[in-house]
Amino acid sequence: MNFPVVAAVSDVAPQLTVVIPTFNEVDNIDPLLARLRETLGALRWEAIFVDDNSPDGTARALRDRGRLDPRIRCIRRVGRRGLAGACIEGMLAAQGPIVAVMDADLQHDDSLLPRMYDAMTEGADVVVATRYAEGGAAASFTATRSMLSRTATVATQKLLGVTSSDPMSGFFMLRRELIDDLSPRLSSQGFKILLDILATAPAGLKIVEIPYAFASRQNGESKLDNRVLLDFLGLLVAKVTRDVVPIRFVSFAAVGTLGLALHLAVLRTILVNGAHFATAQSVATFAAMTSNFLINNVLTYRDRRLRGWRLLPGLAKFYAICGLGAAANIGVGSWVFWETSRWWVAGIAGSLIGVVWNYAVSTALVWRDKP
Ligand SMILES: Nc1nc2c(ncn2[C@@H]2O[C@H](COP(=O)(O)OP(=O)(O)OP(=O)(O)O)[C@@H](O)[C@H]2O)c(=O)[nH]1
Ligand SMILES: [Mg+2]
Repeated sequence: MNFPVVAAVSDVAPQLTVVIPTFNEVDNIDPLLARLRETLGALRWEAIFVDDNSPDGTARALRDRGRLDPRIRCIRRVGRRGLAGACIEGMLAAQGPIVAVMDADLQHDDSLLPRMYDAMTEGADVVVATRYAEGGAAASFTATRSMLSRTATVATQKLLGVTSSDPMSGFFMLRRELIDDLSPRLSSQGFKILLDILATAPAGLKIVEIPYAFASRQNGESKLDNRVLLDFLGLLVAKVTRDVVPIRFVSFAAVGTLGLALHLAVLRTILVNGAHFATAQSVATFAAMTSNFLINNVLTYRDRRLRGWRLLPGLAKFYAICGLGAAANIGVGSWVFWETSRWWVAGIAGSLIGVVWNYAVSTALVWRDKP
């Protein structure tokens, strides 16, 4: 049977979709929905929550609310974590031609939504609710967070040519079509989806900014941690290199550097206790590979983290991959040394090949998307 394609937008379709990523936000749902109902009263809207299987029952609570009000839907993702990926999935599921993204924890001033929507209907491609333009504020930030956030903002403006005053904002609105076009090139890893969108979109986007004061979290706990910084650096490097260097690579290389330091420390400790070099080197190699595997598992690949019995085959594969990586390192290094007679060029070339091999093959075989 052929179903007719619905060409026209009916007068019951939503005009605006609000995408709200959630992880353990059950206590914020009702206050947020009450605010949305009040603020968006005149518009036809829908709210799509994207929940990463929160243990506190956020998804169940949302399903209950959705039974009473079909404008409320929840996408429940199982076995995956990540703010950016959640936002992308929510935006792609939107029925409305205009999509807003906002946090669930009441830090984003929902009363801005109608003004943001008006700016979109007046021709903006993206509307950013900004903390860093005249009239905006982020008073709840600690001094360190404020400094990091502002430094990161300036870095993206200078390095990526992003013009927004607050490309790290989690509160913005855009056309659904823009996401349809960009989604294959966006990264599902990380916390900074707006930055990825602005850095990936073609030049000439019409961006409108509306200042607001970032409030304090009302209920529940922050999910922001130090890993966000690594993700940010990865995104920055990926965009500066036009996606030649993948986002995870920065974290993988940083863990590798840490592994090298551990290797040298273990090697020295064993050598000073009188062991043979070969024995000390073997123990140090295994210690570094094991620690690299465990740290990458919780840091670089945390959204694909191996747990329980899966750790063992993962570790075995990682040993094998690193072994071949070392062989590639030595082979390429020797060849470059033969060609150039410069020990340091050969050393760098060999190490680069080794780390790229380890990264690429580990991503494909150890932490692949669907293990
Ligand atoms: N689906 C999903 N949502 C997430 C994830 N991490 C955070 N969130 C949601 O994304 C929003 C922003 O996270 P927050 O922890 O509030 O981050 P923040 O606002 O930058 O930090 P605070 O100021 O400390 O609250 C909240 O609605 C979270 O519930 C995740 O891994 N998956
Ligand atoms: Mg928050």
